[in-house]
Amino acid sequence: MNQNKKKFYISTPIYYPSAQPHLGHAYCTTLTDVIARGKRLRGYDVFFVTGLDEHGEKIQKNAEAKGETPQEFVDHVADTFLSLWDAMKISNDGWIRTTQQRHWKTVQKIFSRMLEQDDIYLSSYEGWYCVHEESFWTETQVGPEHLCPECGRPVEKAEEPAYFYRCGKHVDSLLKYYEEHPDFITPVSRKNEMVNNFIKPGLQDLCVSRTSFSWGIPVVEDPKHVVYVWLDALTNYITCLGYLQEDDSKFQYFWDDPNTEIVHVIGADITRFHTIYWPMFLESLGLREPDRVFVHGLLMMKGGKMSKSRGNAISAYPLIERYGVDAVRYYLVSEVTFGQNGTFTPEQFVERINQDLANNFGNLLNRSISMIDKYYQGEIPAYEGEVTPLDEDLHKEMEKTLVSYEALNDDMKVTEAYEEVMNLVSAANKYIQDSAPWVLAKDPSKSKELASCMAHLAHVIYEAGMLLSPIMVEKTPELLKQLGVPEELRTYENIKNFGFLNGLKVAKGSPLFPRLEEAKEIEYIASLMAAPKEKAAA
Ligand code: ME8
Repeated sequence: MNQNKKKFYISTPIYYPSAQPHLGHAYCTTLTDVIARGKRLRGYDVFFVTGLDEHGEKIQKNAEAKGETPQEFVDHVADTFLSLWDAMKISNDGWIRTTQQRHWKTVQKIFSRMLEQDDIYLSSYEGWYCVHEESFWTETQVGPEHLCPECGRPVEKAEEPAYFYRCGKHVDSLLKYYEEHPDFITPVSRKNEMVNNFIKPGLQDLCVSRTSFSWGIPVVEDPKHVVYVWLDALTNYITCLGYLQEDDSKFQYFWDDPNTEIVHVIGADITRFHTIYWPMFLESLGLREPDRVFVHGLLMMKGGKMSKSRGNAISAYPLIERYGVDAVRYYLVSEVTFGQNGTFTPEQFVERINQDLANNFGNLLNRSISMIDKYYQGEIPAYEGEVTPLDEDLHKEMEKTLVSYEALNDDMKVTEAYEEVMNLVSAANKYIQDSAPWVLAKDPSKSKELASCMAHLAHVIYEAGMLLSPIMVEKTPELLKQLGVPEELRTYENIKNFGFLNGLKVAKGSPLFPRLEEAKEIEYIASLMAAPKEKAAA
């Protein structure tokens, strides 16, 4: 921990381990990882956390169906999430599971404090109850026929004692916070939805305990109750830092510093919890609010949302195995604009790799390194300012890309940020076409122009490679090796240091992004999508 650095905290939602993770989970975690890596690249001190939301009736039932205890069940699924994060090269600093003792203890303390402050009170929960399933359902779940969505039997109105969180006293300060922090909920349409659909019609108090199932954190003051899921789940964002634990140094360093930028990345389905209840809980605890809740879009399949319960999810593994992790990461970042929905299709997957990576970036690298090899025996010629108007344009493009890359990333426009880098790569390919170094090479009076062209190409590859490194976790080191850059020179600052590559020796290697055979690969991916998958209980 370094007190002089700018600090950045970022989280994914904690996922329900109700079945195996799919590409939709990989999408959210990868985009968050790319942001975290991007900030580290730029010198920020980053804490990036992901984890699992392991309590609740659904997990208890899934475990029973498998003949396991809930703990055994979540332990197994947790391993599959960890393996996926490992395969996707996720660089999280924290890993939180709500069954961890550190989380339990803090949640119990938080509950007690809220009870003591009269933020929480005992009342009763009324809902539609299925005796057979021993479950409460909501009005929408039972439909007009009042049937249990699980077993189809008639349900009846029933009540159980429950604790509630008092929302009313926090509404004014919440609205004030929204007003004073226009970026708090991004995109802003989500804010209007929260205000108009939930806050203005009158916010109901939130149920924070249940007695009809036991898989949860017991309420110390009333142990037949377990803490109901959102108070348990949302607090993961601070328990992972050691809040109210013996060693809370990370909490103090990251959360408690008003200068730390705090961002939660979530899917639209859980916006209400993160933008209404979470700020209220934090206010109850006298803690600072996050700077931003970024609502991303969904990765869909042609048949609709990719989800465990629909059984239409595609796994990331066979894609990683066949195309490499960088291709999968690049596809996720580039194809599904962060903040919008996108549909996974084999055609687009293959096209992205071929167009952007093989044709555009791969081509720039191969052509440039071959030319440096051919014309200068592999030694990058000295960068001596801009010799031609084309050099000048490319130089400006390099500077402009860096500025907009940072601004777009800071604004969570991740897809657009990387699009800018790809535009720079396209500009560099065009620069080769326009400069025609093969013509310059034939004319000894143009040696200055040729040297400048090669020096510019080497630098543009360095810049693009560094800026893409939060996505290309495996290919960047290979690329920089081909460019001949020793590890100690691979810094972000050197992007602005034109000329630092002078005299380095390129080392031509195998193509980093080989072109895919379109028809064959589309067929292969389509066969993965058609394969039968495990279906989870909804
Ligand atoms: O809601 N495309 O967990 P969850 C993109 N435990 N992202 C997707 C996706 C898809 N098809 N499917 C899921 C929960 N996600 C709670 C969260 S947080 C304190 C508690 C991502 O397993 C998306 O980010 O249902 C969504 O919000 C999250 O997974 C929900 O995961």
